[in-house]
Amino acid sequence: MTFRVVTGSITDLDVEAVVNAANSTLLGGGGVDGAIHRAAGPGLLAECRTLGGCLPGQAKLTGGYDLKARYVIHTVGPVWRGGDRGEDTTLASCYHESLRVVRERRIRSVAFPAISTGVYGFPKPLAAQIAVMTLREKMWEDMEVLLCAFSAPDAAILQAALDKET
Ligand code: AR6
Repeated sequence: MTFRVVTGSITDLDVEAVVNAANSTLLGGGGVDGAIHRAAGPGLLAECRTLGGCLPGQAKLTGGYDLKARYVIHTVGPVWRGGDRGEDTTLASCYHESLRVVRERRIRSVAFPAISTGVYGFPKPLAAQIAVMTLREKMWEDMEVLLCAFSAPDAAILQAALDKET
């Protein structure tokens, strides 16, 4: 079992599945969602149009098209509204439900971005703690889980959460 932090764009990773921090339309957007759609090409949007959107905390699978990854798991994080609207539970559900898809498809390696910590405004240290705790609880043997940070400071936050929860 591998659980580690990597730095860079999730679109460059050689893993079986990448997780997308999408919005409930699943029809693309900015941030990591925009990067994944650009790198995957128009086939991804065409498949996403057939899915009928996705609720916050849920996850849906598509192909990876022009990505190295064979699959994209689209999940919708919570918008941060101060922390008393169940944001932590919804964020944990994103990781949990994504891992459920991973298990169903017998996917061996998966990379997660820091869901909700960009446009959706979730505080990064808390988000990192929730990601690490939820994933560690649900992971199983023989799988590789990567936490993908888009910058060195973000990687440090994720690494601190990983070290703390070990
Ligand atoms: N690879 C890895 N991480 C990235 C990349 C990348 N290429 N680009 C950005 N990040 P965000 P959210 C990091 O805003 O907060 C979209 O418009 C970024 O630094 O992408 O869940 C959707 O359509 C941050 O740490 O997602 C939704 O409308 C993290 O990814 C909305 O944004 C998440 O930032 C979702 O907001």
